[in-house]
Amino acid sequence: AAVDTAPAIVIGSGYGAAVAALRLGQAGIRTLVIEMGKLWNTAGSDGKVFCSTAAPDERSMWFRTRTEAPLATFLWLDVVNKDIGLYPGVLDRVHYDNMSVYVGRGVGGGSLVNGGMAVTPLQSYFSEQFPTVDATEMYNTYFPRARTMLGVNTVDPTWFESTEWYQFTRTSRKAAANAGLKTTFVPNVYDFAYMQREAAGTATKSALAAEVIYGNNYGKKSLDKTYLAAALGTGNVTIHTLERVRAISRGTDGTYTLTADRIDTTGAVVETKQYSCTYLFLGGGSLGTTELLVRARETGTLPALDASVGTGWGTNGNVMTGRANHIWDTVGANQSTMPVMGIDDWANTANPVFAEIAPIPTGLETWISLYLAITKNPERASFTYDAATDSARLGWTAAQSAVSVSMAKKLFDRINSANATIYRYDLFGNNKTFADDFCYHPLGGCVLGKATDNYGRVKGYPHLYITDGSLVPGSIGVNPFVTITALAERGMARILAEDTAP
Ligand code: FAE
Repeated sequence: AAVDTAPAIVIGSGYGAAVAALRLGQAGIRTLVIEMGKLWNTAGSDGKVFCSTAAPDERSMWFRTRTEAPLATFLWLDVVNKDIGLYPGVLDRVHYDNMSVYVGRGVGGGSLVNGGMAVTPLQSYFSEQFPTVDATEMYNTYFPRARTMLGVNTVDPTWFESTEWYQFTRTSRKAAANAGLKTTFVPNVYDFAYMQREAAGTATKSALAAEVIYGNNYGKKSLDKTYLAAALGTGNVTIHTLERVRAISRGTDGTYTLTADRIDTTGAVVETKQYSCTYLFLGGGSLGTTELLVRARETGTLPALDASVGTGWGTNGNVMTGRANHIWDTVGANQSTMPVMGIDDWANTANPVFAEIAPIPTGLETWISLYLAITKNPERASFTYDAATDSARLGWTAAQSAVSVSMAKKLFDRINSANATIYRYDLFGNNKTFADDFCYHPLGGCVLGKATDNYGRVKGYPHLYITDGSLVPGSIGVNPFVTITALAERGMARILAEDTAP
């Protein structure tokens, strides 16, 4: 087959990949982005690009016959999930032995499905996780650059205090305050001016119409509207979709060769393509990039990859839980899907937890307070290559999840005891009070300074770079995309200054 050649190739189109594509394009380097998911820009027969969480169809999930939503049950009934047709839908749930990981699929990666919370970590914790990175430079240059480009904004506090759409957040704030816990507003990339128009009835509802994990039709500044739009605007960037890179090798002349499967919307491989490039940027995310490199090392196509490739993976301590409020503490039938507040107990060195106050947008009063807790779980796992399935296996154990649960439990036991409330048993299946078998924040696998140098250059392979969440060593203490974006900005600035000939 003919080999398609580009000076630079970027694999994936999430945060790390989008930063790479923009900065390469601006530097005048012709760049090809290869994304396994769809470009989400065409309305279906209902006039919408994405389907709603209330009536999911084939657009919801990546090649499934039934949806796999995070809240499997409600009042022990399987009312949440629906049968759907096979299709390259926008949300994937990747199953490993003791952990399943939600990721976005499509042009924009996780930005298409996430809650938009745009949090900059505490500088002290950032430095703890990245001791070799100049934190002053990160906080003065790269974090502000990332926030500006991502379109980060904050909810108007006056509107927040009065709107029915955030009553669920105010009720959770009160319960936290009763336990002596601090809450803090959290910025977001959802356009709050648009949300206020939704509430006023002058704009089509999206965050106020239960849209989030299967995509937002309006309001959200996902990467296709920010970094990737700017990248395409340079005139130097092209995006190929529905192509999944399977193999990477390096020729004797130092160029990289990729093998990619092009699929159709049934998932059938319709073509196997060969690409070659001088500069190769990996932005497939913690799971995608790590799998590509573990496979390349173990099948011998990139044999000199460091032994640390595949290690240092963590869940950012993710664990979800729900509390049952008293009947006078209503949360409201109307809930915005965009979280704007967290319970911040990270400074509690005995048990650091940051818990996002999450919505349950059912359209009914549920009296449920839901939380996504981020705990300082020190457990890490490794990926190994499974030749039989040609895929990476994750060695995460149930005991490692239990560490997150016990930390979260300490915090929520405090809240329950101060409010004389209890956990909900009906949300996660098997009467579980903590959902500890899935995560939203996969981090690590190719850790900065271990699998790569201090800027994301892969050890042993000149002109091969990592720009995504696989660089983050398993934990960052807050929702991760601002950190991933800022680290990618830092890496790209250095790489473009030092490695590329004009
Ligand atoms: P990511 O965004 O996952 O992009 C990787 C891209 O590469 C995807 O589009 C893949 O389809 C593609 N890809 C992978 N492998 C291949 C291959 N072999 N060939 C071609 N393409 C490939 O990576 N974070 C926050 O900060 N705030 C939030 O509120 C938040 N909420 C979340 C809610 C949900 C439901 C989920 C799932 C995640 C949430 N996250 C949130 C996490 C955040 O989206 C995630 O950390 C970033 O998207 C990771 O960025 P990366 O660039 O590492």
